[in-house]
Amino acid sequence: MTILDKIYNTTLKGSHKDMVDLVKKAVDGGEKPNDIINRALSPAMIEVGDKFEKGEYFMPDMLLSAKAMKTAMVVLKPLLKGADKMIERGTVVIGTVKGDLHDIGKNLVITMAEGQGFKVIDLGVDVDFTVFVDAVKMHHPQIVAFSGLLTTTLANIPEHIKALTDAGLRDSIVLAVGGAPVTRDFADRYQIEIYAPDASSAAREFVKVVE
Ligand code: B1M
Repeated sequence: MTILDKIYNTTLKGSHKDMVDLVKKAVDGGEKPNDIINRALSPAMIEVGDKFEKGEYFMPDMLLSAKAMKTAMVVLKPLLKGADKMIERGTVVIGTVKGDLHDIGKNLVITMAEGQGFKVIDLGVDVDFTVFVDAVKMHHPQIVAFSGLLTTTLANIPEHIKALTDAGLRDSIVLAVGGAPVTRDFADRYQIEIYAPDASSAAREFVKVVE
């Protein structure tokens, strides 16, 4: 079994205690942080979701796996930050949409954006419409990004956009959206300029906005 298989299984089992040692071992053995995320941690979380859907896993199982992935990220996050992070490229305001508590993907987007030199204002999860509006007024970002993992709460995105429009802020920002159920079609439907399927492409798209 490869070290990536072990990390995958440990995430699936939600054994966060073994995670730090395993991930350090993988990094010391030459595995790239992005490969650990994209080939072990993220696919394991997809399987966790599949097991939840089939009734094989329950909420506590999802929480344990989330904790295991977050523990892995504690080791990986400093390694993901690019050498050029001191160039302040611009500001991104990001939050998980109203009603949604998922934050692992959002946090990964933050890490990648910071690695590209962005100042990121993290509004957290279950962010109210007014909080995005206040954050834009306060921080004058170039980009406002929504993370959404639930089909039900993606329905709140038009309300988020309406709040920004009503506050007269829509034209001053570029909107971005991502999260497992989000598609390019969804973004187009609401004239959201950026759709990013993963954290690396989100950061790449953010760079294009300010270049
Ligand atoms: Co939840 N959950 N969950 N969950 N959960 C999903 C999302 C689900 C797909 C599982 C399933 O049934 N297969 C399903 C949603 C179905 C749907 O609506 N389509 C689901 C459900 C139903 C629920 C509850 C409703 C369960 C219940 O209560 N009955 C409940 C909702 C609570 C709420 O939010 N109000 C719930 C709760 C939870 C936990 C709290 C237990 C936990 C979250 C812990 C946390 O985040 N702190 C949890 C987890 C862990 C998951 C799964 C298993 C894993 C999500 C994850 O962290 N993935 C998930 C299964 C799945 O996604 N297949 C599931 C790893 C992460 C790196 O990927 O978040 O997709 P992801 O982020 C990616 C991209 O999407 C993208 O980049 C990231 C990295 O590349 N991205 C962006 C994300 N945000 C972006 C923003 C951008 C750009 C890209 O901006 C530009």
